[in-house]
Amino acid sequence: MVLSNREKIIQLLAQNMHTYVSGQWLSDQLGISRTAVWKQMKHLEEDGYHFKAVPNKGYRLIDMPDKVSENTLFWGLDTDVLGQMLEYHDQLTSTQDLAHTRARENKPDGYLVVADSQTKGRGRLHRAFSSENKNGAWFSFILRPELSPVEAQKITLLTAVSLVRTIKQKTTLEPKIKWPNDILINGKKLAGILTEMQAEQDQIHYMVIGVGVNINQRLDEFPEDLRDTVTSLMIETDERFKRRYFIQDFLKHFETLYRTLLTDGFDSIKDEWEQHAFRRGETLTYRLGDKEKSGVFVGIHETGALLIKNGDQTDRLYSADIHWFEGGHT
Ligand code: BT5
Repeated sequence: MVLSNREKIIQLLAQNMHTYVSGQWLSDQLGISRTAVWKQMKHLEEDGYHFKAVPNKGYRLIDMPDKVSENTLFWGLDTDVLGQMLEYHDQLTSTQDLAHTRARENKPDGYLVVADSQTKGRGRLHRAFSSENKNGAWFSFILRPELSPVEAQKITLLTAVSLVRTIKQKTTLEPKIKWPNDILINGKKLAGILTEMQAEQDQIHYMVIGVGVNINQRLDEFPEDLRDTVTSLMIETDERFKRRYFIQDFLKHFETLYRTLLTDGFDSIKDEWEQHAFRRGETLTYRLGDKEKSGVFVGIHETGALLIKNGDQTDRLYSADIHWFEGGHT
């Protein structure tokens, strides 16, 4: 990709966010005069970039406009690995598709793909995920965990906990995790997670973790048939949020929890998941095969199974048609 001088300046400043860079250095890097650099900086200021300029030291970028791009995502990202290599697109069919392609091209652990909008966003079981609008956070990342395929579900549960932490860091809302992995606010779906993997019997080649979060949408931006069941952070709080900060903060939480998983195991993550589980402790009715059953939802197993207590017996449910909402949708 050929970058314009403007894009190069933004990139250089974003990469050097902790230090000052001199006008001379920028002019050397770009091969243009110092006056030309100065003119570009003036234009950037008009467009919402803020610099601190210190005599004899140079410039430091202190704020960027609320725009999602490779530079704005990279700028201020406080992770070691996750998202340190990333690509951003205005529009994609699905960030999952491109992340799979990149994984097959051997892109490394933590490689991130972000899109402003998706024309074919998808959920589990080939369900459609509405993400045509540009007001959500739609992204996928590659992970190459040293886990066996049966443990992959832990990553999905960990993703949900990372989302809960991110939402709680930014709002006073009380996010709930609806098994297996929807994030609900006040009973409405705010976010969904899609985990896909390439694996052999005892080895994961790679995973692609897809996250879709409704951030700044109004209700009329969703398809009509979803309006009774979905929500966004803006609908819930009457505030607008910067999508790139949400993504950055999520990545930080994920990285922290991922380290916890690898060093200390899964217990504390499972506890946190359970603390936020939708309808935990309540009696659920569900259909298993052609039988209607009911039992108390007591927690999850580390394989991701739902634990349901029926009298003295605790059943593990791997998949079942659970009636989460009385008389309503599942
Ligand atoms: C999910 O599936 O919720 C996983 C969604 C993952 C989306 C991300 S976006 C980035 C990456 N790229 C992709 O193509 N996908 C991932 P599932 O649990 O199967 O839920 C799908 C159901 O959620 C649909 O059938 C709708 O009922 C509902 N839904 C669709 N769009 C929604 C939205 N924007 N917000 C909330 N609910 C939605």
